[in-house]
Amino acid sequence: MWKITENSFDPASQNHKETIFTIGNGYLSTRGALEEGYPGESRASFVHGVFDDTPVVFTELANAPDWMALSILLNGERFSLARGTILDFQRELDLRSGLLTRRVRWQSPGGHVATLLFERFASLADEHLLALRCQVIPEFDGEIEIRAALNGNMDNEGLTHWLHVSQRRENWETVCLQTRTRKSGIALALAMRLRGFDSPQPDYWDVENVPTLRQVFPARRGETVTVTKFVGIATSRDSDDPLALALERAARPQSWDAALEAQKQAWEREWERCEVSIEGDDEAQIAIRFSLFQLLIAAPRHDNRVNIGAKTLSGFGYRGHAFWDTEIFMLPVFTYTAPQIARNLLDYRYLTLPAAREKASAAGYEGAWFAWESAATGDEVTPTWVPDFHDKKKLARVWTGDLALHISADVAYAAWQYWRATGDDTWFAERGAELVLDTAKFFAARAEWQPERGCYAYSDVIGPDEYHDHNNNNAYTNRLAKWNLQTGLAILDWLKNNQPGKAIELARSLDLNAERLSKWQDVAEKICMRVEPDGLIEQFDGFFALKDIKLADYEPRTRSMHEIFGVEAANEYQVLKQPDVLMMQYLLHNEYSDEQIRTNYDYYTPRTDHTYGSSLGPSIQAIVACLMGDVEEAYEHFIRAARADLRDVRGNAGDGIHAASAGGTWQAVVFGFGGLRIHADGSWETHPHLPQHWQSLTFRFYLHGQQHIVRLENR
Ligand code: IFM
Repeated sequence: MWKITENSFDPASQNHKETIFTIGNGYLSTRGALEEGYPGESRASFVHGVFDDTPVVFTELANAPDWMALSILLNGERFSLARGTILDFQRELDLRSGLLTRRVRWQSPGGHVATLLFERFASLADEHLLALRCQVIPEFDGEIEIRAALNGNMDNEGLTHWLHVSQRRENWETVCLQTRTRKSGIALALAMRLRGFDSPQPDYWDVENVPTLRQVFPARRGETVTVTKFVGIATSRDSDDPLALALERAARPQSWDAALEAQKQAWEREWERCEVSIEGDDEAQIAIRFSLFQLLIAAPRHDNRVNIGAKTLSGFGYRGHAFWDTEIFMLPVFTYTAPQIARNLLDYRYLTLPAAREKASAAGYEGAWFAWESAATGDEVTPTWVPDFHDKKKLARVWTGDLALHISADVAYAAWQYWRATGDDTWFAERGAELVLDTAKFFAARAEWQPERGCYAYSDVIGPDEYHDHNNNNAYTNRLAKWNLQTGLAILDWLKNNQPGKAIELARSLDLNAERLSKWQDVAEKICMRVEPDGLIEQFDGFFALKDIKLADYEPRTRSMHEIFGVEAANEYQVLKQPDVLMMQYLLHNEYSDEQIRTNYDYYTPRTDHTYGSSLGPSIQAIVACLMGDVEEAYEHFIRAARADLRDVRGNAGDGIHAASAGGTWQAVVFGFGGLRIHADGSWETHPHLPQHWQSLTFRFYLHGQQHIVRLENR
């Protein structure tokens, strides 16, 4: 179970398929658009960190020049699935090696039949190398013409970020293109080397912004014609001379087979670290591998200045911006299977601390308040307005950039979790501690004393459940803020004992004087939290007084409750976009008894919009159901998360992979069904809850540098 397949061509689902068949290598990803190109496609490659601003409104990842462009003419007739007859079609993504292949048997309108085999990969062995091979087996005699290009005319849904710089033919088999982003001025270079076998030298077509090589081969019935495109790619973020780097990488591979072999070996090493195997459930098996694959191809291995967007590098959704999705959903996967990737991602937060301090300060607070949506610099890039659900011509206000405080605690939590799992004291003392301390400083500053209640409040916030904005004392926010403050104090003690120099340095640079620290203690001890006598936690002040609903009364439905009620009216109901209180209990589950988790689970589960609410919810719901021992219910939620992209359950997979759901799927398997618990002293144990039909579950994780392989069986 390593292959994602498509056995017939369905034009209507191509945008979804483009997402599913995305390939990448942690430096760049390319959507699964077809080489020959079609109207309506969402053809895109995104390179980590290559953001550009559009006038005034937003910054986004720029859709990079197209490296795949390939036209094939059979006796003068251009190969296109939009014409002629498709006699056979098969596409397959091999998750084990990252190789995407397509086999098509096609008859042209003029009656020429050929089988075409396309293969492509983004090299994991050399992140600046892309490879594409096309083999044509004609069932006619005559001529096959191949036009291979680099296309600099790419745009982000109508808006181009690129200014053409230059292009040339470098040597008989290589052309190159240099371009740069309009506003951010990032230079990008591509070099394409075309290898045809037994072929005459290609012609160079100097089309502006689309340097093209053209080769014509004699076609003989049954004899394969092969062309290979090696493309080197680099930007000014990687090198002072990106063109030289791109040319060098395009020239490197000795052959297709050699490049593919290096790719296979690199992927083998990757899977060795993180493979999960589920016996007895093919759907779950392929879904977990697909989730891991999608995260791995988006994971920066050599760059600590970038984060992973909520849609990875696989689509235009959210413009490449990163959210808490990274820290709470994706990072645990890396922390436990590829710690060096986790460290790069945490470094990104460390390096964007200046922007987080600036955001806090602009709002009148000290400390670090991270951007809800973050791009190249860490500045807040959440859009203020988006088109309204009901009338796309109207705008609806987005409040998360102004009100979501919890992102700061999420970042601190992820840094602490990384430290606990890896024992990387050096990184933690140098960088992680500052993340925790400066976010604690923010939470102490943002808390307001409420004399009438005798507690510290966070008013006017939005929690993970975004159906409710402008509320006071969101339980998730308050509890994570408390954790952040307490952990900040504990870390200071640890530093004093273990890295006294660093403790002094941070105390000085962050001005952590005794008075400030005693305020932290006070806020942590007296944070507002409404808990009913039976342990039920109110999601925010006044939640229980909102109108209650039975979600079953709205079934069957195909829209979220947000869409049904409208943005404003959703605030009036006890309906959740994602399980806010349960999320908090999952992250801090040692703090809650099983009974208290059960009470909250029973209350909030029927009020959560599992099907059309946030794609982040189902995996967490699955984990908490496992904690409760409700394995069947857990499986229902798990499979919803697992299908998010493969089955396009929300109808928006065309915008890109739901990366948080992919990370949550792994967490549901490992921490939910596998029941892995990591203890503060570095020991671990499992409390498995395998679904009945799973014969076994095997997963791997690292703890303090040592790999553990766990096999659990259902008896
Ligand atoms: O971060 C999430 C948020 O929790 C729900 N809306 C989508 C965002 C990006 O995935």
